[in-house]
Amino acid sequence: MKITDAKVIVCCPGRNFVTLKITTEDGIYGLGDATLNGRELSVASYLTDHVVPLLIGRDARRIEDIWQYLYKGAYWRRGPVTMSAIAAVDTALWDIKAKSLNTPLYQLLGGASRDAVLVYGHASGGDIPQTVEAVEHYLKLGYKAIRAQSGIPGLKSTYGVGRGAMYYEPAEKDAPPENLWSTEQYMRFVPALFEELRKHFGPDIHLLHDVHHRLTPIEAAKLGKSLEPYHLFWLEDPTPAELQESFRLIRRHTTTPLAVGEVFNTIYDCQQLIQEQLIDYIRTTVVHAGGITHLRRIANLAEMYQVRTGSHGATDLSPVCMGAALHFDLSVHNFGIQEYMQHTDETNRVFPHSYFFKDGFMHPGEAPGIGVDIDEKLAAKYPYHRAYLPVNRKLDGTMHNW
Ligand code: KDG
Ligand code: MG
Repeated sequence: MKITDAKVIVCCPGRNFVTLKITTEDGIYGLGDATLNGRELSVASYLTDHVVPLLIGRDARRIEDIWQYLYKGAYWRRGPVTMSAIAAVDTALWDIKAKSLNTPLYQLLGGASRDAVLVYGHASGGDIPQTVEAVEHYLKLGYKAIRAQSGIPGLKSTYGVGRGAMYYEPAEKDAPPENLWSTEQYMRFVPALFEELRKHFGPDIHLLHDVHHRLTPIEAAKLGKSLEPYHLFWLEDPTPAELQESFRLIRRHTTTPLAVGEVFNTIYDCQQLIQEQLIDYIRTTVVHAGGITHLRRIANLAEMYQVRTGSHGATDLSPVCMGAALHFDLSVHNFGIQEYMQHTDETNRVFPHSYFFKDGFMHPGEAPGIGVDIDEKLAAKYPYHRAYLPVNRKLDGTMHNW
């Protein structure tokens, strides 16, 4: 089954997406997401200029060999650009293989380990009452797990706090906005937020919180400890994780479960975190961590150490990634939860899909392949628009985030 064509489609139906479409000699095509938020065109170029020429004429069925060829053959290993490009090829090839066998992808990954995939949504507000309201809204929609973020009193804007009721877009067009940060104000505020949420909603709903890498390990340890009475499902990215051993310090002080890994791109980024059981959930996802092939490897390592998966699923990961992630989630034994930030209708129209949400759970559907398509004509109506993630500065102007 020779690959006859591969092309990169860049579009911006509300936000930028990069999609790889691989076509084989018998007319079957597969899709892979290659979106790297704020650096989209670098992956598009990596694919178009360096990878596509190597794909033409190759046997699309040789997924593992092509993965190894692109990873080891480039000489330059790892990194978000390389691994997102490899992920796109890998996802498209799994899509093709499943379509050629006329089966939904999860059946090739060992079949369903569960009936449906637990997801969490994003509730946020400018202050505590607004965040309470947002959580209530998600509960009414049927969500069983909800991430709660709130604006911090005294800080003009805080990253990760959505602007609308349902759709939250982290990137901003044209130039990166700058947020101001105060660890002291944040640390004082967050326990009060969760105290209020537990008062309103009781002990049963799963509550999550994302720190967005803002704290030092000892600050993170203190926050984790202060949140213990509110028994979070997880505390995410409490500190940047380049220094994996820094999580030992957090672990020594708190039993609040920890989730890390949305910015990781290979198994080496989380090897120590997993093997020393320094985290509870690994958040690597299909598009940024080398595709289905590599994500399964990470999940298998994690399973040995009782670490569960909790893949990233923000809006900058396209519906193609979401579809692929749901097949992975449904099949992998040590699945924990999947993030689900809903895409806008505009995005969904460009990417029609079989996956669906019901009562707090999602399912990839039974369409052959990953079950996500792209309307290329419609996509062409939304040209790329440069956009960036915000940067974060301390009150004195210093760049934050260690
Ligand atoms: O591109 C980065 C965003 O997807 C990310 O910052 C959102 O932290 C995020 C999350 O957990 O969804
Ligand atoms: Mg996050």
